[in-house]
Amino acid sequence: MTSPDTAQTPKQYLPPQTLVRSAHVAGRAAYDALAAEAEADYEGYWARLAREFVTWKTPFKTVLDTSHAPMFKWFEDGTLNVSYNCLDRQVNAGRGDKVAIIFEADDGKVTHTTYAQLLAQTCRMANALKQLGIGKGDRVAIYMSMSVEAVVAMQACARLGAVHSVVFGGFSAHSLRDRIADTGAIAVITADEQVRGGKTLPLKALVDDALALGGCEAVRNVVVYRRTGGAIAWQSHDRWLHELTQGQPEVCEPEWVGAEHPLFLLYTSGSTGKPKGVQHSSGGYLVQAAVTAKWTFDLHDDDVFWCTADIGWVTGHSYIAYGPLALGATEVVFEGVPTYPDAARFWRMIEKHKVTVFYTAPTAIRSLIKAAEGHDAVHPRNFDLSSLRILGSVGEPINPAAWEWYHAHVGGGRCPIVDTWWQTETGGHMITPLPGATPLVPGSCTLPFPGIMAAIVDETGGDLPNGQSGILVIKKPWPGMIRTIWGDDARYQSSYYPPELRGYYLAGDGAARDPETGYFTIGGRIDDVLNVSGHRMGTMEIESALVACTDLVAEAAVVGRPDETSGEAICAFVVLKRSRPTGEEAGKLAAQLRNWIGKEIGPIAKPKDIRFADNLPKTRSGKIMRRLLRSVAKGEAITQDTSTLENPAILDQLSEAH
Ligand code: 6R9
Repeated sequence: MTSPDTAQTPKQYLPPQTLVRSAHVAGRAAYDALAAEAEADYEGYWARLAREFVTWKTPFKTVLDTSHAPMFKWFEDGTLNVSYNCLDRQVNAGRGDKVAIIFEADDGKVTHTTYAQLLAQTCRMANALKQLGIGKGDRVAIYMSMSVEAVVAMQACARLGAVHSVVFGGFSAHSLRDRIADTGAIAVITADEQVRGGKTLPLKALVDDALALGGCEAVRNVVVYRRTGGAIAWQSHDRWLHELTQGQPEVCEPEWVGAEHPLFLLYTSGSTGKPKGVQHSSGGYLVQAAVTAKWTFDLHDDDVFWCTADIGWVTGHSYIAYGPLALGATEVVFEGVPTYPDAARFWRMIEKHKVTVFYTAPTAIRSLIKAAEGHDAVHPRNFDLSSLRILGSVGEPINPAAWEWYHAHVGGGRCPIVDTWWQTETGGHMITPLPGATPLVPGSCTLPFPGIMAAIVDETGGDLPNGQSGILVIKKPWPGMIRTIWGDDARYQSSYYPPELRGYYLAGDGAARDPETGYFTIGGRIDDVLNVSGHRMGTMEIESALVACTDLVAEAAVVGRPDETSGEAICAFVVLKRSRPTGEEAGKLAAQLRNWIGKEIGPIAKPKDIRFADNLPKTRSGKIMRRLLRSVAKGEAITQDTSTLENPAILDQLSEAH
């Protein structure tokens, strides 16, 4: 119990009355009724939604198969096609002339693509891919920037039952090679170049480099979308997309697949060095993407939805490529960056396209706050944002100050913010407010989506009372969940279903529930995964990349430290094979290592801080004491017990070496 004089009831923001009346889930009682329905008949609830939201070629009879837990199966005997559900279904329902995608290029050029056009384009690309021998179950890597063509490429794979694996365009040739090799992809779809912030950056050249690194011998073709027309080298296996699709029929019979057929693989960082190929299903995934898109964003027919994520991340899969299209919504797809030509780009685009639902990341909000505070012309108050009715946040915890600013200045004080907690592995939203039903508390992702059994437990899976911090788990399987780690069932089981947790899904985040409201607040990762600007980075992955610089690096340890803008910043402690550099030499070597990481993983993994030392703090048994390094990185005084430390003097050196 908190004493009344110190208790600070955080301010609650009630859903606006207009939303309480018109929302798909209207009012708290409606939320409670759905949650109760799921509680009373879990399978019946999800089966009802699966029938309402998805058109099945063959209806499913079984809902959930737990006989080989944790290898769960949903709607297994049903068949469907995801692209049919996103495109043909809209055209058949009379939405052929409705705009599906408003695309804005980096230079501001806008194109509109209707559902009928998107379907025709998808069919032509699917026919072209088919001609290259791509079919059901084949893996296709997609390495493209934001474009209509990228969405079409994903949809075309789905149409053929091919399994796409999108690799973020900011990843290096090395990372791309690892992903292509792990999936055994037989084709890569890319673009000649990408354009971001007024600059052209290579894509095709990096595909060439990736393939030259070896291990991708299964790749038979590289399909190239001509984005800029810039000069690129041409290999015998390269094909221009426009040449391949020319003359292709605008119809392509969808490949009907079983609900469990993999729709895509998406690599994400875990607590070991090697990224995990998260495998998603067709049926269950689509159900989750569609239901959450509809209820969390309260999407109606006249909404203009804009999710600013890149298709290289799960958010771009569920809330650009699939969820909104499965609902027949109109969405904005943006090629560029929020700060080009200036930091008002988002506000100008919301005004221009009359965006009604806007979904972005806290890191973007924080950097735009900074920009607006430094330069009034880019402040959102200078733009007409009155079309907005709902705002969303994803990727990392949103700090209350950023929440309040987003609410006041972007949402004009009238738009609920849905702070959506979920993961690559969960496929769709898991804990989130519903805008017409849930009173909001800044900094809290509030309550589980109806039908998601989220809980906080201790290390043995025992329930913890509200108010206590613990481990966030999901007690029952859900339709959109990860099916396995590609090619590694054992790693899937040990990563997400460790035996001590009684069959609960281990999310990898710490969290607590409010004693009064039961609202969840996410505390961040409890494993060796960092969240830098909403991007997941494994510390081990960066360490492996550093020690792969064998000429220079003897040993490395990577930790995170809080950062005002990016949430967390990467801090690397490095022991060189030569003596410890200082001054200018240290600066030069740090720059060299940063570039190295950029090449090994990608620019997003470049450490903000690199510190050199003669040694790392280790226990007598040789374990690096990361908790000490975390304190050093933060600049905190060391208060932990250092009695087990082999070489205590090293701490002074590390703290100085700033
Ligand atoms: C969708 C996505 C997942 C990790 C997750 C957590 C963090 C995401 C959050 C959040 C607090 C939120 N995270 N959303 N933390 N509040 N609303 O971001 O997937 O890239 O796999 O990252 O991101 O730590 O475990 P992914």
